[in-house]
Amino acid sequence: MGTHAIITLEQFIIEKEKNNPQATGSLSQIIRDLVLATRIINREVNKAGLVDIIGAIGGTNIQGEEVQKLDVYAERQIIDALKRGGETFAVGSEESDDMLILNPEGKYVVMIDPLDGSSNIDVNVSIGTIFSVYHRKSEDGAELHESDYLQKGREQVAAGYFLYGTSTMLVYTTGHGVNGFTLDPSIGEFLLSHRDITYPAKCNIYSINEGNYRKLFEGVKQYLRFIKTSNEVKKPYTLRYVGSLVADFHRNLLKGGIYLYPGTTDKPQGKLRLMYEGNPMAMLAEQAGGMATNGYTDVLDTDPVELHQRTPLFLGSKDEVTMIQEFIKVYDQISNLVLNGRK
Ligand code: P6P
Repeated sequence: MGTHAIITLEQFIIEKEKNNPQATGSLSQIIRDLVLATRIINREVNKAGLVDIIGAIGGTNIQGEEVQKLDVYAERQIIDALKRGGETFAVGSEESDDMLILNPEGKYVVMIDPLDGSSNIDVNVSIGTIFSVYHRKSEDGAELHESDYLQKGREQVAAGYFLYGTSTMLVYTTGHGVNGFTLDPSIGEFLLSHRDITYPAKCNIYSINEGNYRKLFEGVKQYLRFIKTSNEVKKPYTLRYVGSLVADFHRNLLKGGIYLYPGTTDKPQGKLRLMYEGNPMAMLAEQAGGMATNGYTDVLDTDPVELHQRTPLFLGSKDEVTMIQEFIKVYDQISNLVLNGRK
């Protein structure tokens, strides 16, 4: 039986605050707010099949997707908790067209995907809540300005996700590594279960919706062909894809793998959203020693122009993401040569 000390999330937060003289406790309060909200969400997620809380309201969100009741419920719980906590100035959410002002004196701006992978709710596949935290740029008490929420991912002060899976987990970073906490329902506490998570050096899991294959650009097609057919690949890759970003990312983070949601010929910017999916997952990937790009440049260096803008996403170990970028670069050059040759 392991003799590891039991460290609760609360003890961990206090320990980290002591190591950071500038800490005022405001950011810690936001983490506590999110924990409270997600424990309520978790309770509903765990009985989604039992009550009439799933199934589409019939409305559609800004993504043009059917809104499942649990998405709206999750957003409401998070917004209420952040508002009560008093530290959050404004929130950007996948479920809301515009930014929401919570506390005019709040120092932070929070981006959330309240329930990512919600199309999996009624088939009982793991789903998650993704969050990203920034300092506000405007003066406390001032009106919301674009500079408060259209910030590069590199400016994030914290990012993470809650995973409602076989167990409920919180995985997050404040810029000093990635740590994972597992909820012990018997005592209602998140306990430190994965200290200082880093990507395994070897990556042999790839996660992509191969159904989009015919719409992929040549570089990504050639990468997939290489890992599936080349004799140079010593250890065969495994395809694992549940269609829930948090679940796919989490498995690849622990076991070594790459998550791809590339741009396609009909949607060159891909499907996933920069501010509340791409940036937080990219910060986690980099903090865990990995890499996160849009196929050309680091996701975290993307200059946002619109709250719900999309980004292609390649998340995983440095070597694997670098290899994909090489394929993309080479085949872009070939395509350009062919196009120019035709002129
Ligand atoms: P597709 C879920 O809708 C989501 O936003 C991510 O969680 C997931 O990785 C992706 O979209 C799945 O998209 O096109 O493969 O169904």
